[in-house]
Amino acid sequence: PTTVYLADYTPFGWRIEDVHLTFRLAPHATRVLARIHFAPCQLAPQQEFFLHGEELRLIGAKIDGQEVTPEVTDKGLTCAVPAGRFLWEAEVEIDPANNTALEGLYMSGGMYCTQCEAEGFRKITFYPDRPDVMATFTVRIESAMPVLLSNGNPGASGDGFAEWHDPWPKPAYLFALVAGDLRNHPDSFTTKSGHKVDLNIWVRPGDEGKCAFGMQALKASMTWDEDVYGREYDLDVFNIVAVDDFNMGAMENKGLNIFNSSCVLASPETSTDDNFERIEAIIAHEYFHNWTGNRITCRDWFQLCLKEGLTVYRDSQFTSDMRGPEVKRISDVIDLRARQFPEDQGPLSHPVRPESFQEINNFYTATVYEKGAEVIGMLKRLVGDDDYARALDLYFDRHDGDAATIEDWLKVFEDVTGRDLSQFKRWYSQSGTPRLSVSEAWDNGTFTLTFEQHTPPTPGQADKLPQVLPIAVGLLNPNGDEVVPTRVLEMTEAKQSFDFTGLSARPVASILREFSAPVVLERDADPQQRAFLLAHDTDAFNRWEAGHILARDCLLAMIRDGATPDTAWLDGLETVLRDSTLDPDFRQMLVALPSQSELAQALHEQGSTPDPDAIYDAVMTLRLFMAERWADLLPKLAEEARVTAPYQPDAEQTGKRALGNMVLGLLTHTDGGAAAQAQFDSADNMTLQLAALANLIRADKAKAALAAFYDQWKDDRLVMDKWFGLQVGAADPGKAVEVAKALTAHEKFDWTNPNRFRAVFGGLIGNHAGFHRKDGAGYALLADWLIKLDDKNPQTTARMCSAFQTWTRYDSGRQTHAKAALERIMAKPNLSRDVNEMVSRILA
Ligand code: HT7
Ligand code: ZN
Repeated sequence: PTTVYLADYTPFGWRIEDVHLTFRLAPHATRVLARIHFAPCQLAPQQEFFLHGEELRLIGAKIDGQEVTPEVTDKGLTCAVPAGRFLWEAEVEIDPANNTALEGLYMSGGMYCTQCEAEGFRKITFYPDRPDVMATFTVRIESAMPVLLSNGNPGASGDGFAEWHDPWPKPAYLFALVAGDLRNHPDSFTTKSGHKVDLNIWVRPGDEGKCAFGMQALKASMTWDEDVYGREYDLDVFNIVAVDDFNMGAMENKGLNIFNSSCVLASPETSTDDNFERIEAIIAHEYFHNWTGNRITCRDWFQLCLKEGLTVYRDSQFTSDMRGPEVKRISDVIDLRARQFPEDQGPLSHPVRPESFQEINNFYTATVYEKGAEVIGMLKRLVGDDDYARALDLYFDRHDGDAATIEDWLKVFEDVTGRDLSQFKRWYSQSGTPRLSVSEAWDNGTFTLTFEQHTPPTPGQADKLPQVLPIAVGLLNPNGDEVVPTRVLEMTEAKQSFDFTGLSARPVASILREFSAPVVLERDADPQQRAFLLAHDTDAFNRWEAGHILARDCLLAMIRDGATPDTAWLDGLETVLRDSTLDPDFRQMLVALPSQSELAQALHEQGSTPDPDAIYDAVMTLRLFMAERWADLLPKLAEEARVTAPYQPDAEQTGKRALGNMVLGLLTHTDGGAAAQAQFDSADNMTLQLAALANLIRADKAKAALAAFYDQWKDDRLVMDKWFGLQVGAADPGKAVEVAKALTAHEKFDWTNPNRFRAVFGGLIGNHAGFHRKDGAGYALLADWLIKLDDKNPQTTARMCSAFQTWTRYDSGRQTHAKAALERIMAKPNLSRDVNEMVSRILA
């Protein structure tokens, strides 16, 4: 496989003036006719050009009306071209019905749809399929399907055809087409400057009742982007289409967003509160791409974080505004540590802006997205809110219509603030999670914090330079009052001290408030100090963090030394739990224990070999201990968590139900599943029903409930995904592999559907002790199915290979099994480039 390097970037030699595409749709023989005007750039004129093209049957090609015979390979075509401007015409035939990779034009549930990011357009027609080639598109679709959609504004339409014109120049990865028997949920939005936009969510017949929430989220996003970033929508229509077979969550195609149906369809009966929140965030994310991604796109795929990091940052600001900043920040950090930290500390570690790749699809990662967003959060903290706003305005003014780079992005900040951001730029080029240690000194009214930063080596990067770290710190007096409010310390050296003077008593420091930098903070605080912060910190994140570390240390001591649970911490936690002035969601987050894989990671970092079974046992022991100790508190919390008003997926009700389900989880350890059964029987929404079912599975009392749930929901594809996933995810670890195996034989297990495949195998991977079973059965089963899926869908297969990224953490027996599974995948004949790259990196 060839490796592509950032350093090798060269511009394309031609400008595209316009693109006209005609699609004659047929499941196995769609014809695509392209008419494209090319004009040479100022570069030295070239005599031939190369157009990407894969899995295309060339019917014929012309230049300026004269037939030509290009040289065609499995990657594209090369053709002699005139020195000046010319018209390229080509007709190709493609086979959407047999396109199981779900890239390019494919069929899902009888409808035609497209996915062109990153390099799918080359499966539709021959084209310079690179993001820096931007053009206006006019599209004609010929088909008997009743609904025919493409990007931009609608043009002429009639019996069996529709035309669309997109006036905004765009790269090919934003092209989209949909044709099907669809129903719409219509609405409209009037922009601040008075432009009326027609909004539609298009779904399969029967799903019309699940669109209202998505539409509300879309309108909220449009308003928010006007209010907060001053960005208005720029077409007459905005269409969203729900598709069942989709490799990722959603896609921001200009004016025609395509969504995995799981990321847009919602109803209280079929969707959990978490689903609602995720849908709201994804709709916002895709909508925000209209400016950060579409109007300003990426010069090349190495700049992916330019649009993804910024858009994730924007969608997290939006969710913060909609649902409350504290809980959002805590859940973002939980997610970052669960997905990005293991990636950045293992064999798949790469910079936020990678410097090489074999398959770009493998770089749509937590590092590019979530660490990319953290980097923007740090930049904003360093320059302040006002300069951030000024820099963004300048970015939109200066780069509208551009295919830009990270250098362009940083330059607007430099120009606005006069700062030199060359050291800050290391956040984009250095991989790995910095470790930040801190020591404290107290001398006669002066409190000194001394920090040291160090980033361990990562693949291809042995030595690291110090990075700029914004460290938000506040100081508390021994009586719990805040004596120094949050101050941002700007660390630039490997070792650096900061003084706080004029204090009357030695304070307790609250360090890295709001998790102001994506680092591992190494702090030798004693448990009393942590308990103090849990009780008094005014920073919600650090208050949660103090409780989280106490919980983690308690579990680690139980696992390592067989210690009994730390009652001092539990008493401190109980005081917080009893404080009904605190947000219910915040309180339930405090009780949620660290995940089993986080514990495995912590043990590994401390130099011990994690035993997944011992970790599982410790967590279960502690949960039982909490349930018994809080026997009188839990019913009180359950009462506080009760929602009597009609279901709303808002922050208030969501927080209460989360608290109630946390209580149910603990109660199930002592009541044998009685409360879970009662909740299952009376539930009128999916949040309560699914939590009850999960607890019945854990109590081994789920036979009847699983059958009833199946009976109730067997015709709902998205709820069936939950039914599949939960049985494996919540299974006793000793049984998870067998449960997964049995489910793969179920008549509703359609393994070519990514959502269903991910439900079962994502469930298995999430069942820590079940997946990392000592005899290697978890690894072997996953490998069997990845080998099978690779021929159909390399992109989804490759993404799921990352389940193996932590394999060297475990004991030699497990390592042997994991390695054998990985080597078996590597040995598969015709292994895809996607999977080959992932497994090679994991094994390196
Ligand atoms: N920009 C999109 C990323 C993407 C994608 C989406 C669906 C299927 C395949 C895909 N490949 C890349 C989604 C986003 O980040 O908003
Ligand atoms: Zn995105």
